[in-house]
Order: sequence, then C-alpha cells, then structure tokens
Amino acid sequence: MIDLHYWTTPNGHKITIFLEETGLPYNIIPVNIGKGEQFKSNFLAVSPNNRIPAIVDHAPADGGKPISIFESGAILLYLADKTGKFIARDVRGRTESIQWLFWQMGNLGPMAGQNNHFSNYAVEKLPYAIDRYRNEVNRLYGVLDRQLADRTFIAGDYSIADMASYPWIVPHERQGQKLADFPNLKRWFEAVRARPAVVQAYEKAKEINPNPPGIRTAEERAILFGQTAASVRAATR
Ligand SMILES: N[C@@H](CCC(=O)N[C@@H](CS)C(=O)NCC(=O)O)C(=O)O
Repeated sequence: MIDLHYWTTPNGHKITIFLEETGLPYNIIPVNIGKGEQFKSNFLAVSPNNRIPAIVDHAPADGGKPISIFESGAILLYLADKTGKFIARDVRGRTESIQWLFWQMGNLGPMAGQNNHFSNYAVEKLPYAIDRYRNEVNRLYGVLDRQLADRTFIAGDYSIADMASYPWIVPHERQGQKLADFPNLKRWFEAVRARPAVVQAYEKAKEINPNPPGIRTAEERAILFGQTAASVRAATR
C-alpha cells in the first residue's frame, strides 16, 4: 500500500494519474495547504520542503522498512521504476522520459506557478512580472508543441513525462494561453484528457476538495504567500 500525502493541485494530480493508470493500491492523506496542514510535523517528516505531494511506500522492492519520497518528479520516477511501467526500459527511451520529466520540473511547473501567482493571485498587478512569466510559459508551450509535432506523446510512448506536464496544461486559460495556437499540444492534451485514469484522478480531486481550483480566501493567502524561514522554524519546533 502507498500512502499519498496529497492536495488537489497540479503537482498532486501527477501522482493520482500515475496511481490510477497502474492500479497500485493507495491511500490518500489529504494535506489542505490552504489551512497550513503542510506545516504539521507528521507531514514534514515525509516532506521536509512543506510542499505536496509526498508518498510513503510500505512495501518497497528491497523488502525493508517503508520509504518516503517528496518532489513529484522523484515520486513519478520511483513509481515507474517500482512498477516497470510508463518509462522505457532501454537506455535511450529511459533517458528521453527522464529528460522531459526534468524539463517539466525545472521549467513548466515553476514558470506556470509564477505566472499564476503574478497574473491571478497578486493584489498588485505588476506588468513586468506578468509579461515575464506569461511569455516564458508561452515559450514553453511552444517547446512542447514542437516536440509533439512528430510523436504522439512527449517522450515517444505515454510515460511519466506526459503525466508530469499534463496537469500544468489543464489551466491554460488561467495561464493566459490559447491552446488553438499550439495544434500538436492541443491534440496531445485531448488524448491525455480522454484517458480513463486521468478522468478518474480528476474525479478523485473533486471528491476531496469540491471548491473550484484557484480561489483563495484571505486566510489561505496569508498562509500560502507569506512564507519565510520562520514558517519552517515555527513548524519544526
Ligand atoms: N517541486 C515540487 C513543488 C511542489 C509544490 O509546489 N506543491 C504545492 C502545491 S502544487 C504546495 O504544496 N504548496 C504548499 C505551499 O505553498 O505552502 C514538486 O513538484 O513536488
């Protein structure tokens, strides 16, 4: 059994997609990040960066004590290796999946996160910051569109690279992007969206958090947007 410390955000969806695709048994432990549950000590014990998602695998391959993992890319890679699914076995295919997984982790996720922050959450609308991140996300959509011009999925066969990127394309309207400008990306997006496991993962999210994504109360904003080292110190004391 896998414990999944989860909230209903793009990085959380990546892991429910993988678990639904493979049918691995899992147990969701909700971590409501708007209420500050990411600072609870039981969560920090598995996720020291106070961010979801994290997992605990109670039946690791070596038969030893449970393994806990944080960072969604590391989790996807761990689960792909554990199951032998959604990552190619040959060195070239495996490297292709891993490099696009890292591309998502280092580019699409962080830039889309900042774009969302400055375009949607920031009270003060700063044109320089909004343009900077919206343009960068636009560039990244262009990179994906080009990559998908001559292949069905990002790294060839459907893999953890697709599972990592898909949840970050879902909010394309909030990101100020037009999917119609990226025909290959749009075709891929629709193909991934139609997968039963992907539908199931998003249904699960609605069960856990019926509130529409992207709406933040004043209380939630204070928890999410005012973090410093003091927040971490206070949590671990
Ligand atoms: N690089 C991390 C990023 C995780 C992340 O930013 N998670 C967000 C939700 S998508 C979170 O937990 N935020 C809580 C907070 O900001 O306190 C990963 O991919 O796992």
